[in-house]
Amino acid sequence: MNMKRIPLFTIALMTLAAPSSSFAVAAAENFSVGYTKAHDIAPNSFTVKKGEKVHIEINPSDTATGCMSEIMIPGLWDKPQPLVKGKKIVMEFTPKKPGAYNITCAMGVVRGVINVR
Ligand SMILES: [Cu+2]
Repeated sequence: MNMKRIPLFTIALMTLAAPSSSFAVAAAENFSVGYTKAHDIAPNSFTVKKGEKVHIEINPSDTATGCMSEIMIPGLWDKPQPLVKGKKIVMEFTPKKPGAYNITCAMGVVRGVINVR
C-alpha cells in the first residue's frame, strides 16, 4: 500500500461517518443514487466490502409506476420501497456474505447490482 494515501483515506472515512450517526464508530460506505423513469436508478452498480456498513440514499426525480414502482435488494434490503418523486429512500445494511446481490423491483426484475467483496 502507498503510505502517502493513508492519512487522506482516514480523513475521508471520518467525513463520511460523522453525519450519519452520533455514534459514528464504523466507517460507512455512502452512495447517492438518482431515479428517473427514463433511466431508472443511476448509478446502478456498486462494490462494497463485507462487514462494512452501507448507506444508500435514493432521491427520485419521478414517481415510478407499474412493475418497477418499488425497489429492493434481496438478501440485503428485503422490504420493497416505493419510488416516489421527492421522497428520499434510505437503505442501511451491513453485508455479511460476499457475492453479487441484484437490485430489483418487488417481483425480482433486475435493475442493478451490488457486489460484496
Ligand atoms: Cu416488477
